Amino acid sequence: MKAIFSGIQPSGDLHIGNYIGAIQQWVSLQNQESHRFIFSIVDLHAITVYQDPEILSKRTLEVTAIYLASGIDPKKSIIFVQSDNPDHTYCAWVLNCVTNFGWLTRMTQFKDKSLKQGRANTSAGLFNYPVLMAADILLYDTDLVPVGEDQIQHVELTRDIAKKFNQVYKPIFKVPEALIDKKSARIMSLQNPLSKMSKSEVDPKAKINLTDSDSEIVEKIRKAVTDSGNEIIYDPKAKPAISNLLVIFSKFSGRSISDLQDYYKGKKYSEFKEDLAEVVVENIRPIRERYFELIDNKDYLIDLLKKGAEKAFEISHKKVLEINSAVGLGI
Ligand code: AQP
Repeated sequence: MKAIFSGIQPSGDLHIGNYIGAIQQWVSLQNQESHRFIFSIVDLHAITVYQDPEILSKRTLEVTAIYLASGIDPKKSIIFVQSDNPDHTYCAWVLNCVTNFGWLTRMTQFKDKSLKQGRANTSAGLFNYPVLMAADILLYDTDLVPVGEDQIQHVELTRDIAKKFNQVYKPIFKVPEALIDKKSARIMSLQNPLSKMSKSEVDPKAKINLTDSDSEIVEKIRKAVTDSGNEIIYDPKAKPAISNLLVIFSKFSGRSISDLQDYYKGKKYSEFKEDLAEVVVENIRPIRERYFELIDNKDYLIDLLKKGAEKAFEISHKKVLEINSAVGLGI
C-alpha cells in the first residue's frame, strides 16, 4: 500500500493558496483505495516562530475543521496533531545527527524567514525545521508528499536525509517524492503578485481566507491588483497578476486556462473579476458553512484527533523500533 503524507502549520488563518496548493490535491487523491493517507496539523512546526499559546491550540482545532470541511474524510484518512505523537521529535533528533549542517544552510525558506525576522529573533528550531519535516514524512514509509512549490526543497532534503541514513546505518527508510501540480503550486498575493500568498501576510486584502464571507471575497477580488494593458492572458512574466487570477479561476471552476483566455478575449478586467468572484464565492461558501458547524463541535474534533494520533503512533512506532535497532539505541 502506498502512503501519502502532508500537513499544514496552524500558524494563521488558512487561505486559498493552502487550499489550491495542498488541500484540494489531498481531497482529489483520497479516493484511491490502494493508498494510505495521513494528514497532520503540524503545530511543532508552527512554534518555530512565536505563537500565542491560547491562539495556537484554538488554531489547531480550526485547521482540523478546515480539513474536514474541505472534504478530508476521517474514514479514509488519518488526521492527527503532530505534537500528539512523540515519535516525530524523537525521529527528528536521530535524523539531525545524520543531516549535514551545510544542507540546512541552503534552505531558501530559512534564509527568507530569518532575513524577515532578523538573525537575533531567529530560533534554532526554524533552522532545524526541515529535519522535523523529514521525520514527519519518513516515519510513515511515505511514497508521495503533495505540497505547494515552497516545500519542494524540503522534500528534496528529506530524500537526501533518508539516503544518508540508509547508507550509514541500514536501508530502513523509503525515499519519498513530492507531488506537485506545477501551475497551481504557487498562488500569489492579490496585492503583490510577485510574492507568495501567505498566512503571515499582514495586509488582509492580499489573501482570501477559507472562512471569509461572500462580501469579503468579492471586495478582495475587486481590489486585487491587475497588470498594465487590458488583455486577459496567462503570461506569468509579463502579466503576473492576471496570470495568478487565471490560475485561481481555473482551479475553482475546473475550466482550463486556455478556455478562460478564449472566453475573456476582448472583455474587460472588471467583467473577468466579477465572474471570478462568483466562482470563488460559490466554492468557498460550502467549506465555510461546514467549517462553522464543525468548529462548534469541539468534542467531536478532539475525539477524532485523539483516535487519529493513536493510529499514527501505531504506524510510526514500528519505524522507531527499526531506527533504534539500526542505530544501536537502547539495550
Ligand atoms: N501561496 C501558496 N500557493 C500554493 N501552495 C501554498 N502553500 C502555502 N502557501 C501556498 C502550501 O500549503 C501547505 C501548508 O503550508 P505550511 O502551513 O507548512 O506553511 P507555509 O508553506 O509556510 O504556508 P504559509 O501560508 O506561507 O504560512 P506562513 O505564513 O505561516 O509561513 C504546503 O503544502 C504549502 O506548500
